[in-house]
Amino acid sequence: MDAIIPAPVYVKPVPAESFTLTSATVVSATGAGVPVAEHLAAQLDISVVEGTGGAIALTLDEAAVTHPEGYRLCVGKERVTLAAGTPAGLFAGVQTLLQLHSDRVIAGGEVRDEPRFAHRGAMLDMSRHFYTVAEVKRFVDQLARFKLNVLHLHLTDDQGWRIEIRSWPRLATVGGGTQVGGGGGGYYTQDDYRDLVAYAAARHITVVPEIDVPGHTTAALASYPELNADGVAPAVFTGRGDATGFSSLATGKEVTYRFMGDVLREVAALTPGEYLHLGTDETHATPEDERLRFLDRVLPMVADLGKSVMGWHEILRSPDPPVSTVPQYWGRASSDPAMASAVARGQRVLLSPAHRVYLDMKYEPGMEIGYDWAGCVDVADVYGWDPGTYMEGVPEAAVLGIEAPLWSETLRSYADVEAMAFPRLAAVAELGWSPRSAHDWDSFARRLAAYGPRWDADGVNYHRSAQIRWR
Ligand code: IFG
Repeated sequence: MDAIIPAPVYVKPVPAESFTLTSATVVSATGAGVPVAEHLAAQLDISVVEGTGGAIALTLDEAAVTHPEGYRLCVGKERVTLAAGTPAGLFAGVQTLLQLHSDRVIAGGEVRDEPRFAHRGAMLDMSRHFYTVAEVKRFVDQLARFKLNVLHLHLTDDQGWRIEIRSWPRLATVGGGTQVGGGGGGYYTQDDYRDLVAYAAARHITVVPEIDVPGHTTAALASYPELNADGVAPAVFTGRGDATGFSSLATGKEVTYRFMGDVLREVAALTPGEYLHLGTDETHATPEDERLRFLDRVLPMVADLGKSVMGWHEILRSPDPPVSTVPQYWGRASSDPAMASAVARGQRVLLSPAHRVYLDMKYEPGMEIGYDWAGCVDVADVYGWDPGTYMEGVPEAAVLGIEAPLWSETLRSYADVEAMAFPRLAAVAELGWSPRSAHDWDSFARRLAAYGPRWDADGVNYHRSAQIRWR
């Protein structure tokens, strides 16, 4: 019971009370708990019964916990009970239960748990390199194991537009036709995308789609000549390196706003979650006054669709954004006046300091893949900070959560995605979920070493960081 990642709020191991699964073991649940029971049953290869009589019993009971994602797990020799106020809480408890299970034995004892931050996310850059629905589902499975609950998909950039927009079909068919290095490419039809969103939702993971504008737009500009200021479409960009921030939508042309309205309407219709991410990073090719006018017209479009806006922290340079707008900080400073004043006016923020959670940074010098413009970032660097106190003028209550971006310029395959994401995402998960009182590097490093065999069993190509004594 002492190897759970992320560390729970309260754990009382009782080894003598371990539960042994037999062929007769069933898991029971009622109502909205049944899909969670089915997820657990599939993982343990047992069956589900409706009701309350299973040797493993999942119960929805608001009185059991105080946090919407909280749960209480009791493992005894005869019975395992898991109670939560919501299916998300039950699902979190199931992830803990699965980590207590090995070889048909569930370690005995009690766990009471709830998350510290609401948003515990990972971002996957689908644009620089495209990943199939099957690969993203594998990624989602691994996020769920660590109670991460947001998947931010970077769907558009200079190198690729990855989602079908029915009113502008060439965005996907032309804009999605290649990727970094040329060749490859691909895109999600709206049915593919709905399938992904539903798969993530069944694992209590919310998808945040990013349509990066007005910069990082070569794939869109290559798809429609009229989107370009001079009416001439460039080729889709297949380069990488420090070549970012060179493109811009024609923010002075009316057609750009029809384009934005159509795109945002179709993406919002595919998004059950609260947020659409508008990027707004590195708009070096957009005149500042035009950029402000662009945001002034586009932010209300998102509100009119009933959604809230997320954006890289440059979005704070916009005229009076709605208080619901969440800036995602990707800098390396521990103070930023714009962030502090956003918090002062009531906005919450998302923290992604590049030198702590940019998972496209090399673990150590000399690696074939990854960048190092924010320095090398090994597991201890990801673990070694506190989102609750990281930024001046940003108290814990203003921190919606943390998110680890994985940019894919240098990632040649999905195996590279797993090598950069794991084990560092386990550290992100602990920072996002566990109480600060449970923060302890030696404990985490020991638990991570103990977790390694589970990644081996799942066939995950995790990086054997030199900082961890892998088994
Ligand atoms: N910064 C760019 C990304 C990507 C990254 C690679 C942001 C918000 C460098 N923008 O990070 O598109 O190129 O490390």
